[in-house]
Amino acid sequence: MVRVMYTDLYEGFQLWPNRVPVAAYHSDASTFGFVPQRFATYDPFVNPITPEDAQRLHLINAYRRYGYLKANLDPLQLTETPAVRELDPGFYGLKPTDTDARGVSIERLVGQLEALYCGPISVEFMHLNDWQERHWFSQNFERVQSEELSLEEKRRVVDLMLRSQSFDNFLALKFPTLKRYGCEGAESMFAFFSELFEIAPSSDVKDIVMCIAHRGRNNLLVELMEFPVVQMFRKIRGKPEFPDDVLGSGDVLSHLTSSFDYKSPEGNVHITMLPNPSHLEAVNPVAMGKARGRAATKRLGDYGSEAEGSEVGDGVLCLQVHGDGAFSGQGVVWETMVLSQCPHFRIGGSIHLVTNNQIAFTAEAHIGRPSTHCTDIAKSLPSPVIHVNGDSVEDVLRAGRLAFAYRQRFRKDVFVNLLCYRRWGHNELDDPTFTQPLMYSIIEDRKSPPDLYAQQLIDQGQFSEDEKKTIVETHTSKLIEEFRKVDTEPPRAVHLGGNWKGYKQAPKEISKWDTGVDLELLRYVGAKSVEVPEDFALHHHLQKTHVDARLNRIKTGENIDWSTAEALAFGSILAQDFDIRISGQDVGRATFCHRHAALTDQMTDAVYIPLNNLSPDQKSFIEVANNPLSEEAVLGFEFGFSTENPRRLCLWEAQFGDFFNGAQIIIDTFIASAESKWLQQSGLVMTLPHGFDGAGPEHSSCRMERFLQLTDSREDQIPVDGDHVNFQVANPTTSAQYFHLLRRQVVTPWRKPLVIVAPKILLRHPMAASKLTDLAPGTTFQNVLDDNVDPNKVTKLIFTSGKHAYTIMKERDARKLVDTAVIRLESLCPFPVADLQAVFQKYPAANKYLWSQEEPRNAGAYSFASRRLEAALGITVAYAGRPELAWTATAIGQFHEAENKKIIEDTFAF
Ligand SMILES: Cc1ncc(C[n+]2csc(CCOP(=O)(O)OP(=O)(O)O)c2C)c(N)n1
Ligand SMILES: [Mg+2]
Repeated sequence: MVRVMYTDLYEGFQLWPNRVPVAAYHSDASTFGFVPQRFATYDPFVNPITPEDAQRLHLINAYRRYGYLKANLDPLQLTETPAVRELDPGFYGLKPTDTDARGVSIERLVGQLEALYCGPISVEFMHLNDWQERHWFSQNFERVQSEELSLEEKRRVVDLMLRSQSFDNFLALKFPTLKRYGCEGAESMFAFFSELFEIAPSSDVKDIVMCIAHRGRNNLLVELMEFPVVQMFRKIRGKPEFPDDVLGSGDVLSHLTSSFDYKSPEGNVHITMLPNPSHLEAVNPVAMGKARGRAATKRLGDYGSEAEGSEVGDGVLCLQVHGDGAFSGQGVVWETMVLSQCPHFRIGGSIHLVTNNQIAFTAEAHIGRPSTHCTDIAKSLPSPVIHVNGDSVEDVLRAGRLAFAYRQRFRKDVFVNLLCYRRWGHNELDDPTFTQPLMYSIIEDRKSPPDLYAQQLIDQGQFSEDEKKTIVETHTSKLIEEFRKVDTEPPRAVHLGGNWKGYKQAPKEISKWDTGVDLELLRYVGAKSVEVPEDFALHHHLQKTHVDARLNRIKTGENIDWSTAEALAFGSILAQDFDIRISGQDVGRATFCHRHAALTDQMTDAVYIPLNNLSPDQKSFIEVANNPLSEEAVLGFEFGFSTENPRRLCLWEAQFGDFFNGAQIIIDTFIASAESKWLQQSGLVMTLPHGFDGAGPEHSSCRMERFLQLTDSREDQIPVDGDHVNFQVANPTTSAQYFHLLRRQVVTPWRKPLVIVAPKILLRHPMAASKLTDLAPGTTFQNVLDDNVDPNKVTKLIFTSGKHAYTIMKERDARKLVDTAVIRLESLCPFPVADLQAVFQKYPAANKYLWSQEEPRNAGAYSFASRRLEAALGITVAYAGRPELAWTATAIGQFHEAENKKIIEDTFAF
């Protein structure tokens, strides 16, 4: 059948004038991680339209807009097709026999529009804001439907689908009690994935980073992604996932991963499937971060050269696979979508596939969402949605083709809603007829998608029963063969390859690193960190308080404050050829207005980053990523970014430490445990402003107690903690300590996340300021800071952590007490037993021990540290601090002051 291309007939349609976004965000010279996007990439030929055309165009556009509502999308036909009044030609005064100048009758027009927009594949794209996008989409949607698949493509797909089915059957037979979350009912997803993998290299996409939940994951791994099935069998049998010499324990079956090169006739594409926790959708931002990290490593897209035509999204594609229930319900989905076009987060569009089996556990679609389709959220980006019937295998492939073409052209997210079903219950041991008897009576009567497609090809004479039989038999014998190896095949550890070559796992001891830097280099970096071009209109206030003040500190070598120490650490790290990325809300200026890493020209709004102009041949850069107001998605993104390459320092700064808990899922399931579960290292630094200064319940505490409880530091310190703890927690009290912490994060040949309990008032506090010589070669981060008193006179040791130390020392000095020493724990995890013992031994006359803190007793480091102090030093510490509180801090100023007084009294009354 020859199809009329309605876009060709009615090209003049234009709702809004073309709006070219204005990228006023950056100057081009100094920003790293942003190339202005090139728009107007599609410039169609436009015919003027006649009044007669316009009348028909109403009808055509109604199909484009509403056709999906009555499309044949659901293999189960669970819902009734709604009547859509706008699809009735009479609505526009058109009669079936009306014929236009080209001889096309309305009847024929409707027939073809029905075939195009109401068949097993349909689209939503009329909500796109740019008319060129809408035009492109309708034209290409119509075109892709008319493309016949080659025999080779059909065979590739039927083979994969039959193997997937055979894999599920095999597991069901061999492991009847296994929860495998099989692919049955959704096998046409293979058509989608294999198409993407095949065509990606033709557009120079050399990397695909993908995330997927449980459904069909193992089928994909084994049948398409070269995962050794014997390792899966080992896992099912309960055998260890990793060899004995690896520090890690492994994860559940449905979280296994693969990373491999897919070979297509167009070239190779490297596919990385990310490990993920059970928390559905939490991996989405991680995948985006990893994809952007890959672009950074390869200096592609936003990290490429504008002059050479670099465009965001070049080379690397993120493929996100979702379940319909989780996609509709989890907030992180939207948070992640927000990042999709934001500077410093965008990756040139993700392709999303929602495996819409129309049920989540036992909750059917109408319980799980308010919208017509589970993909409706995509419309707010706005992004196009392709709906496709999962039983219409070739249309699923076409959906992949169209999605890829759109993403490549417009560098935006695109969504595919794969309407399918789930043959069994949520897992294969659940009986779905308890709750969905009607749905499952329909499912039970259906032929499986692989069988249906095989039959379709057989009927078309393009495949045979014998070939089908051979595929299944060969596949089953291969599985049997692999299954036999289960007891002899050793476990494997896939890590520390690619960009991580040369890195290792952290040792079981606490190591010390010379993180000092040549003072000349620091002076150079310090001066450069506040240098702007001559014609740059700097804010007059910053000239004095930021630029002149820093130059003076560098010149005198005194009063190196927090932001100067940070700039010196950053500059020296860049000079050592590590990139840096600092991300968080308002991090360019910083919440407390101390950083000013990105300066804004007062005449033009242009942004200038002095640290990216250290020298003309600079190769490594800092990316300053001011965030949208999200914690979970952003932290997930930063985690993903940090795992891509160890040769970069990645920081996430909370606006106030209190707000980290919006990202608790990322912290629990990735940051704290990724290495144990998946051997995946990350050197991500989280700086969490903390301090009891009267700011009230939500601006005072980063709840360090929760992080401490989340570490795997041993309470009995048998064996003592080493660098191999799951993550580090530090509470530095001097700017030099902060400097050394940051530098240590890049010089070690392993990566561990680091939580910095970060200051607010110490940022500018004279007692927290260091000397330049504290950063000189030979200096290092000190796990414990001793006091500057005569140790022989000391009978009372006060242990503490954080800024509270200065309050106590000040009071001690005011009281002229010589019998009291204040010992600061700067590292909390790993707990520094050896350093504590060394300090402790210096105080032979000490016989009274106290832990003093500003936090409530059920918070802060008290319960963590007191037990470890007992284990390390054999002492029991008394407590001085706020009493237990239901919230973190009082909001009433007078109460706050009274509490402060009481803590001091208790501390010195002991
Ligand atoms: C955040 C979160 N909440 C609850 C669960 C428990 N759970 C596992 S699978 C599932 C249903 C998921 O439904 P859907 O997203 O539609 O995927 P499907 O299983 O249908 O493929 C639920 C509720 C989970 N894993 N994660
Ligand atoms: Mg579902």
